[in-house]
Amino acid sequence: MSEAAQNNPAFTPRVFSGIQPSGGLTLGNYLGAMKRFLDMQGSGIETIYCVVDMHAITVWQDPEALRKQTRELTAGYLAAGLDPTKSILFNQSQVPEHAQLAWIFNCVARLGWMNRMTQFKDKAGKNAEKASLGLYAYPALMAADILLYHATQVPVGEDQKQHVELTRDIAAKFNHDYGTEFFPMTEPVIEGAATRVMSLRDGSKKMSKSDPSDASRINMTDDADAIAKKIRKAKTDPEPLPSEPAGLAERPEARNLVNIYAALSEQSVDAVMADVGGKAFSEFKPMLADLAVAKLAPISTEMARYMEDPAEIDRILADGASRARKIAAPILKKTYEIVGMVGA
Ligand code: AQP
Repeated sequence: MSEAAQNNPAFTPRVFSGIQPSGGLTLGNYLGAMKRFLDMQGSGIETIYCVVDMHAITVWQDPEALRKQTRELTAGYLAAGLDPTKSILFNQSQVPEHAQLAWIFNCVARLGWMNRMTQFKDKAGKNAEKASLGLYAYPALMAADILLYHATQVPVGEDQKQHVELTRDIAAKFNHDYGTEFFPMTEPVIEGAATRVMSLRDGSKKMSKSDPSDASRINMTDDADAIAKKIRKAKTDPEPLPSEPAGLAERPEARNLVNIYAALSEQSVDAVMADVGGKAFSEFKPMLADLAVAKLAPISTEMARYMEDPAEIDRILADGASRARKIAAPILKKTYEIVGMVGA
C-alpha cells in the first residue's frame, strides 16, 4: 500500500497537480512534472491537472500573453499525452472555489510558516517590499488547490516539496483547530532522474520559464536547431564524463546533462553512466541533442496543431472546470459548515 493510502485510509486516492502559465513550458516542467503526471494518468487513480493561472498573476503577466500561455500550456498537456476523458484538465480561475478555500487557509496558515518559504525569498529577491501580497500567500492558494479535491498525492518537482509540506501543516492545523479529520495528509510524489533540472548556463540554478536568459532553458516549442544549439553551448567542464555516478558529485553541469539524458531515455543514471562514461562532451552533447529532438519534436508539432484550434482548447478547459467543480463545491460547502459560515 502506498504511503499516501496508509496515511489517509478514509480518503479515496486522488492525484492533483498544476503548472503555471507564467511563460512557455520548459524541459524542467516537462521532465519534473508533466511526464510524471502522465505516468499517473493510467494508474487507475483519479487524476486532476490544472493550469494555475491565478498563481501566474502573483508576478506581472501581460493579459494577452497570459491568455496565450494558458492555451499553450493546455496544448502542451494534450500534446504530451494527457487524455481529457481520463484526467480532468482545467484552468484554476474557472473554479472559484480555489480562491474561496484559499481565504480560509490564509486564516489558518501562520506568518512564521510563510516566512520560511524559500520560493518567496527567491522570487521576491532583495525587493521583497515591492512583491505582491499574492506572491507571499501563494503557498496557501496551492494548499487550497490540493485540498479542495482531497488529493492524496501530488506529483511535483523538488522545488515544490516545501509547499506540499506546508499544505500538510495547513491541513493538520485545520483538522486540529476544528476537531475534525476533514482534510487528508497529502504526500508529495518526487520521483525520477530529473526532479530538479538545472539551468544550461549555471548548474547551481533551476531551469525556469522566467529566467531572463533563453539560452538557460529548453522550451517545449524550440525547434531542432534551437535545441541542438542550446545543448552545444551548455556550460560544462573540460573533463570527460566519469563512469560512476559518484564522479558527478562535484560537477553540477555534467550531472544535469546526464540526468536529462537519463530522464529522456527513461533509463537509470547508473545505466547511462555505463554507456557514456569516459566520453568527452564533444561526443556526448550531440547524443543528448539527438535524443532531446527525437523526444520533444513530436510534442512541439502536436502543440502547434492544437494551437491552431483555440476554441477546442477553451472547450476542453471549460468541460474540465465543470467536472472539477462537481468535486470541489461539496468540499468547500462542508469546509464552510465546519468553520461556522451561516448559509453554507
Ligand atoms: N527545473 C525544474 N526541474 C524539475 N521540475 C521543475 N518544475 C519547475 N521547474 C523545474 C516543476 O514544474 C511544476 C510546475 O512548476 P510551476 O510552473 O508551478 O512553477 P515553478 O516551479 O516556479 O516553475 P518555473 O518554470 O520556475 O516557473 P516560473 O519561472 O514562473 O517561476 C512543479 O511541479 C515544479 O516543481
